[in-house]
Amino acid sequence: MSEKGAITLYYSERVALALEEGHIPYDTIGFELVDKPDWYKEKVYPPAKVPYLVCGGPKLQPGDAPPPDVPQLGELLVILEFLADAFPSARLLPPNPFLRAKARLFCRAVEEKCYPAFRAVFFKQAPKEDLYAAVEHIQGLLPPDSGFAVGEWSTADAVFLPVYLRWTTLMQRYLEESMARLSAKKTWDLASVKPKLVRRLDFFLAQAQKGQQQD
Ligand SMILES: N[C@@H](CCC(=O)N[C@@H](CS)C(=O)NCC(=O)O)C(=O)O
Repeated sequence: MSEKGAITLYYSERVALALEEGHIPYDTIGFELVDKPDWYKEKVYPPAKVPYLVCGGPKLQPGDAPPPDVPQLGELLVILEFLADAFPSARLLPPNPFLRAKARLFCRAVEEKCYPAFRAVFFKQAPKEDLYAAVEHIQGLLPPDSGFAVGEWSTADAVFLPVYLRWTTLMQRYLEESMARLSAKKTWDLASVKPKLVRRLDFFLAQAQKGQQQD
């Protein structure tokens, strides 16, 4: 496949992240997921989910039907695999086959465990333990010395980052609402807490180092 085919992405941050990382030119068509236009289901993608990728053909406008003979795909993980194969120089997956396999494993863990648990906890009030278990699982897949999901940036990070950002955004809202309360305003003083926290952290780190030296 040419590395210069026109790409239209029915918007997904996760696919857009991979396209941006790979410097692959693309156009996007977006809409509110809670108010999807009828033409999307009728003319573009009957399951009416995003992402959906059209690779080639004329520039599309909202409401257009992509030409049927142009390659087009749904399903996030399949799209990312396709992009990694179709644009090898974009290096969306590491060249090392073991790391590629680990990236795929990580993507699956985010899709099958982390994202469903996130949605269930934040949007359906499911028990938080489900999310903790998913985070623990993800944590277990990460390399010990931090960095990206498999060391170098890969599609695994494109799959994970927007989930993580949604999570921190929701936590930020919790933080703002909590800090707007008089009780928090009267009891939380960052200027005095921060140096104490740093001293405690230094103390515990020193204790841990002492313990290691004795072992
Ligand atoms: N298995 C599909 C799931 C797609 C999916 O559920 N997408 C969500 C957004 S993340 C969506 O389109 N939601 C809108 C809806 O279901 O109406 C994939 O991996 O692409």
